[in-house]
Amino acid sequence: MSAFEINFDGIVGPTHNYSGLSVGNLASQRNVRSVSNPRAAAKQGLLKMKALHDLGVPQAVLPPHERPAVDVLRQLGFSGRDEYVLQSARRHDPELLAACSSASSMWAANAATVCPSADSGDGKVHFTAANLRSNLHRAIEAPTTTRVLAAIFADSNRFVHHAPLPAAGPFGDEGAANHTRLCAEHGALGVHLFVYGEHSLGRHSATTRRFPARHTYEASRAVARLHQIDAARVVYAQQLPAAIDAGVFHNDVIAVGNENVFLFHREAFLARHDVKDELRRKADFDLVLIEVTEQDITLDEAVASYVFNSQLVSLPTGKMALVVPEECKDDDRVWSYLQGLQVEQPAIERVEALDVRQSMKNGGGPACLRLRVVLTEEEIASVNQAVLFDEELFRRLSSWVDRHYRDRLREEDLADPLLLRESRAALDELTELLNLGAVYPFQLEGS
Ligand code: SUG
Repeated sequence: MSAFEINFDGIVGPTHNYSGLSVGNLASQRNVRSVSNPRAAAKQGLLKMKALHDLGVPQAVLPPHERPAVDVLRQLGFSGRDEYVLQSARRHDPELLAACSSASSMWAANAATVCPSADSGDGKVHFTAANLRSNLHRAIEAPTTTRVLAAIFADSNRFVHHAPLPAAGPFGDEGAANHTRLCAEHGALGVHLFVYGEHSLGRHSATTRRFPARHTYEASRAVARLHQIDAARVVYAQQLPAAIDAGVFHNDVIAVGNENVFLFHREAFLARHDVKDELRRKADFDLVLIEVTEQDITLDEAVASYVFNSQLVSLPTGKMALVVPEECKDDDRVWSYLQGLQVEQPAIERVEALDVRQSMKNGGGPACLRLRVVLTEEEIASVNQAVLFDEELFRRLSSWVDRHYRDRLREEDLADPLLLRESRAALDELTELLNLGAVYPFQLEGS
């Protein structure tokens, strides 16, 4: 069966800001309290989508979430009119207000894990929204993500939506950022590589010293079970704890795969030889493993440049492109490695560098900004068509951003009642534009 991989990019929300919320994410920590530019951030995201679309890569969008999340602040005991909720949160617990104001849903690679119909036991596409339980600002994404995915993939004959895993210790789930599907071509049977940071129950495993491991083995196992993936086609791999301690908070910061090609750093996995052997054994296709050594690019260079947080995508030519963050050009060794890669790897036809600097300053590169969904033609036809990206949607979203987004946001702006009003007006218009129905707390009955 032929199938296509569609990149669903998270649209950057109107409250995009730098609050230093993610421990272990070096960029987030470094840029805390910088002044952000939500308009530029959203435009950079849209231009990335346009660039992929122009390369002939299918593209779609996911809407941002409602922020500040007044509903969460209420759940935590703030009360009164919305304006008052924001102002008292700012006065009494500014960190809580910041966590409830992050535009972090833009990093759609963490929205969910997806299994294509070719690989699931019941022949349907499976989605499990990630619980993102490691960070409050991310954990509060799960309910809206669940509603949004259900609104876009609504046909229950083709799509199955699982509830997020219990947001408890053993089940830290960060979604597709820690999952890579390898295959001969998108429509063929795949091999699923689930990467986790630590074991939580029973088995003792190596642990990090400096930064938290966000994703657990138990969560990966549960998602593989829910998605009914044949165990003979699943590989579990633990991240090297030292890599997490060097700033690799998700595996997509240190590895990227597409179809039969897997590019990864030597320091990505704890038991790299076993992982390679198992991948080779379970793949019944010509698997190309490209292992990047410390001599090529050091772990620190990889984290600083985000070279692995790139999108490896199939082009209509039958070859692939590697879409990297522009920061890779700033590092001579990284850039020259990428030039060499194009020459040495016949599968990779071109390297494109794109500017997503606003997102990068929070540790989100091109790969973080998208959720990959492999769909057959019939499945694509049953998706909400309004989210599929084309020139017209690009034009409409660009104008929507121009009309609703600020070009400057600082911490003290998060309690501004006007920002809440502007954001809700923007999202209300967007739900119309994307034909989503009511997905936000402020649109739902009784809120
Ligand atoms: O979860 N940054 C995100 C970046 C997510 C990147 N995603 C992938 N690697 N797939 C995170 O750490 C920072 C927000 C702040 O500090 O304001 C943040 O949440």
